[in-house]
Amino acid sequence: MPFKIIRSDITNIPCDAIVNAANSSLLGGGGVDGAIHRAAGKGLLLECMKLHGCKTGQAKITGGYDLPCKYVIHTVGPVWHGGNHGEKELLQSCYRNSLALAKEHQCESVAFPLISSGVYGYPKQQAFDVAVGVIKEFLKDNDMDITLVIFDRRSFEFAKDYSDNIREYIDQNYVDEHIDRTPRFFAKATCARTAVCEERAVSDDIDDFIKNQIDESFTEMLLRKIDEKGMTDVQCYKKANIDRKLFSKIRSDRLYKPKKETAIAFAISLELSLDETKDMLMKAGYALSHSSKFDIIIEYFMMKEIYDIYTINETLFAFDQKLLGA
Ligand code: AR6
Repeated sequence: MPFKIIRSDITNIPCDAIVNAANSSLLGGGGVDGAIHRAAGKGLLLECMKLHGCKTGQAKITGGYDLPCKYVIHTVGPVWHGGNHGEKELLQSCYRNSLALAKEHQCESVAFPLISSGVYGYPKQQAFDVAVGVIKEFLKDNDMDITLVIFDRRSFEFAKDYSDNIREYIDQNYVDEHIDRTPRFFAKATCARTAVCEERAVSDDIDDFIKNQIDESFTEMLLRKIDEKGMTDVQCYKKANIDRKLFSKIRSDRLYKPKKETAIAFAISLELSLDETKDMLMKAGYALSHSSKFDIIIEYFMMKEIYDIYTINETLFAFDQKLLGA
């Protein structure tokens, strides 16, 4: 998945480079900086001493020492002074310069903390939006796995535009589903028995049978929709937060069975209606159900015609759900 958000300690993340929210001395400090220096060991400090500091918005690179990463990219975020002192531009530079360094060093995977959002006082929601904005822009023209690491639960408790509406939507729909759960359960059990019987009746050559039964597979529908929407493959998989390798795999296998998150990511990327999405999901063997928060959130965004995968993933993360993409 090119972009993901996770809740973790950045010092535990195996990847090519992790980014450190340092201060201009580059000689260590508190917060994530302290944690990185502690986990990396003395070698990191010795190398940092040779760098002669770093200006706000700039970035410098060192080895990863005892950390499970090859490099540490040290960047100095702005101190928050109310927002009218170029803080946003400086914070954007931190992400841009760090990504440029990562690219220069052929890094395929990079993890960022929410720079400036701790001791330096940048409001968390705004710090998050800056991070996502720059990363999204970068991924349009580059292939890299970028992880935004959220350390503590409080870091993601900022109010999101959609959160209240979605919570309400989940409450309404989730409850409805559970009121009439019993009959549905029996209906499902009957279907399962029928399916087993049908399966037994299938001839030896099951591959041929399947091929003859499927009029349009998931892959075929995906490729047809890409053409109909006038998109290129690259536009489609980038917008879906899917990496190139996975897309090629799907493209070359008519009967590929994607994960549900992958199938939905394509539906979002193609801006399909709810009905078309259900049709596409069915071809991959899935449905949208009101007994799953994940499904209700997806349905909510589709009904609102909000097709930005970053916004949707941010919300899924806030509700502790799986993210869309590979
Ligand atoms: N993994 C991931 N994120 C973390 C971790 C961790 N182990 N520890 C903290 N965070 P901060 P700043 C989050 O204060 O605001 C240092 O003293 C934390 O929850 O580390 O850029 C430097 O030396 C917060 O969301 O960095 C500088 O003097 C985010 O990382 C100054 O702090 C950034 O918090 C830099 O301040």
